Amino acid sequence: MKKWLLALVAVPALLVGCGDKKESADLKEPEMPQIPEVEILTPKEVAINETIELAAHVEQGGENVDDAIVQFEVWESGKRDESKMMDGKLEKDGVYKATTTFDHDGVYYMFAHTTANGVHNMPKQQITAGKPDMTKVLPEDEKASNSMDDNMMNHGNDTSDDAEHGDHEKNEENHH
Ligand SMILES: [Cu+2]
Repeated sequence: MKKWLLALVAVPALLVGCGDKKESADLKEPEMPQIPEVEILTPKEVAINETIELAAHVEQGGENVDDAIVQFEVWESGKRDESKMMDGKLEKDGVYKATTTFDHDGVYYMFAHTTANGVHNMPKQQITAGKPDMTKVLPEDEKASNSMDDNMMNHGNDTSDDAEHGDHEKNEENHH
């Protein structure tokens, strides 16, 4: 405010430009960001002992989001408590990637935990690695994997996350 006043006194010619800027910034603020649309690009069937790309495309209001926070969580069916978190790195055009390797045949799941402009969405996908013996695959504990309490423990990096995660379940349900 002091600087603005100084400019007003010292450089009156800049006053118009300065005022314009402030007005447009104020106009943008009340817009509510939309729920990000997150499309998982990782194939549903992959090979074992190979580098596998975990990838997701993030869009919001029809536009690529290049400053989202994307975390890929991967776990073997029924073993959510042993899940691995990986930070997605922006490649370009709203596509985020990380790599992992599946060292044995199995049914796996992944979440793409995504926060774009403060709004969270987290699609889930099943990934079959190799040729698992389906009679030996542990059933996925849907209750555990959908528990938002668990999620918060896993990726509550900052306090603002908590509020966002309250919306998780709702968002997910709306999505399907
Ligand atoms: Cu999440």
